[in-house]
Amino acid sequence: MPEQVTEHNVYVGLGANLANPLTQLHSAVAALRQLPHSRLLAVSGFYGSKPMGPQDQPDYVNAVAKLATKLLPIELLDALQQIEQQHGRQRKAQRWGARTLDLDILLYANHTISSERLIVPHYGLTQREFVLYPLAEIAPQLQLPCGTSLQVLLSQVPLNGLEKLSNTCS
Ligand code: A4P
Ligand code: MG
Repeated sequence: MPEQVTEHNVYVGLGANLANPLTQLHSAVAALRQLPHSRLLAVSGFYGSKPMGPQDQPDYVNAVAKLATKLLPIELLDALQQIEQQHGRQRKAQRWGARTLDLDILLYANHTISSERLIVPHYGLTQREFVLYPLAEIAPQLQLPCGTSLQVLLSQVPLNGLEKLSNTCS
């Protein structure tokens, strides 16, 4: 990586519903702490959520982490996909199917990115209770690059059975 560089605040969504999801998320947080050129600033509590998409899969555990990173967006995506692989992630044809670990870049500073491999803000951010509520826990005053406030989004998205399970460090 070239000697630059500005540090950017990013938010990463974590999700798992296979192979002991709570353990997967704890382990993923430990891996995020080790990311190069990055500092883990905050992690929300862990939330139990009903599956979005096919219903014949286990409930999920979701959380959101805040990092300050000098990695470029695509470098961050590579690093996150590597962590997914280390957690036994298998990419299957079925959309929204069960997984051991999913790490999505929700926001990268105030950037809007639309490339073949990366769309930021993440396309599901504005509609998903299992993203918005954990995000609000660690960044209640957040605004999206388009100017919409997180609080407005929260007022439009019901909990849909979302349940706080724990604080991450307990
Ligand atoms: N990609 C593009 N933009 C991004 C981004 N901002 N962050 C590309 C991460 N990746 C991004 O992702 C497919 C491709 O998206 C990547 O190769 C990357 O280049 P993937 O992780 O391989 O596949 P996926 O996650 O199955 O696809 P998708 O459509 O992103 O799934 P979602 O939207 O993440 O949904 N229900 C509950 N309750 N909780 C969940 O966490 N998650 C899903 C998966 C379904 N239902 C759920 C949950
Ligand atoms: Mg994903």
